[in-house]
Amino acid sequence: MYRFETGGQDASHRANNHQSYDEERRQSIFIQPKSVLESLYSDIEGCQKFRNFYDVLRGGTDCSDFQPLLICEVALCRAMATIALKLLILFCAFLPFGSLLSVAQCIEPSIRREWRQFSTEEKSAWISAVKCLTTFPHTDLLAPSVDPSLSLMPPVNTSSTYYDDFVYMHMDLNIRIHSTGYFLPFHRWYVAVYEQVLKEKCNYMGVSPYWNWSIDSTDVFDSDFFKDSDPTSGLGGWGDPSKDFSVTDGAFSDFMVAYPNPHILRRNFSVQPWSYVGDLNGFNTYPETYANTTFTPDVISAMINGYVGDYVGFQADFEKSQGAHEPLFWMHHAMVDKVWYDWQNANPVNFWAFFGGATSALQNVSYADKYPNGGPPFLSINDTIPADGLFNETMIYNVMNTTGGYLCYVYE
Ligand SMILES: [Cu+2]
Repeated sequence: MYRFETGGQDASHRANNHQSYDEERRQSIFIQPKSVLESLYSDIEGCQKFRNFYDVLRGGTDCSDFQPLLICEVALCRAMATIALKLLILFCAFLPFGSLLSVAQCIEPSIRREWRQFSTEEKSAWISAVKCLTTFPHTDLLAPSVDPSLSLMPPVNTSSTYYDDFVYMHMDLNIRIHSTGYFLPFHRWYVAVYEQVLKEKCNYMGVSPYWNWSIDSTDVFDSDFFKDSDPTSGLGGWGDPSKDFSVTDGAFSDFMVAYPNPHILRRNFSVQPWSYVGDLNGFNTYPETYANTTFTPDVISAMINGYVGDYVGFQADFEKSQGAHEPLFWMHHAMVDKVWYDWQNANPVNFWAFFGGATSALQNVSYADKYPNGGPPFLSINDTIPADGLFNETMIYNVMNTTGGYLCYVYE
């Protein structure tokens, strides 16, 4: 079954329920970069040497005295007695950034484009690479981290494919990466890694497409997006109800997926997806919501230009559910990422704004209103995004900036 992964809870409803920790969020936004600096600093051997040197100059105080200097400008000013010292400290402070930049620089960011802007050849190349991933076998690197009683996942199917591993990992991590602070960073990283895998394993030369579903919101049923039945470049249409919603046209009409049992890709779209799945034990407060009214171009524009500095409110307006079997999932999440990217760039206060918890409302339904993007323990951008062993884990910090070097792309 496929349904839109995005949700559409009413923003004013959200706002009324979160004033209790608004102040905490506001404060956290500006604290994070300093803590990152601190951790970077402590990792650099050169700085350790400088600490010792500085200690000598100061007359032998211990290293802990230096730590506040880096993270507190007031102390920094007080302590830097000479210009020479200032220069040395400046040099030291830039070491961590220098080392990051030397690892990777983003000189020519790739430009992600909307699927309908792709040429027929580009569409075929992306689809071919996606299908190519299913020719690689399951990897034993995949190590589920969530208790099956919580993930509700069957055991890993060792006869499945590498593509299925990506699907499994996302579903296994469901309660860790949805309705938590990991939501936007995880999916940004997930899509970026997926693109990299397409390149490395399947020689894909293009960029990640995104699917701007807000274009289709006016008439989802009749959208041209689902009318390309070309066997190599078409995404195909909606599933056939008489065949258990299997996709019967386009390039994915023979696309086999493994979970929960092997089957041909199915698409069962509904404009009232939450009505279809029920109220999710109280988690879904608006089961009658029409999906095509939640993310119209006007709503997206309001999201991007609203929620200034309010990461939680922004994310809360976005989220629900899952469905990575579907190749459309990747371009859907690229679109979610694009909206985050646009919001980050709509106001400087938004760019590094981050706040969220590690405990999902999917685990604790009472959190749904109070902590829409996760309850305590709260995350910082130093925290590591989980990946179930499938690929290297990385800090949230590394994926906040899509042109920071660790990532290197923009949206058109
Ligand atoms: Cu997801």
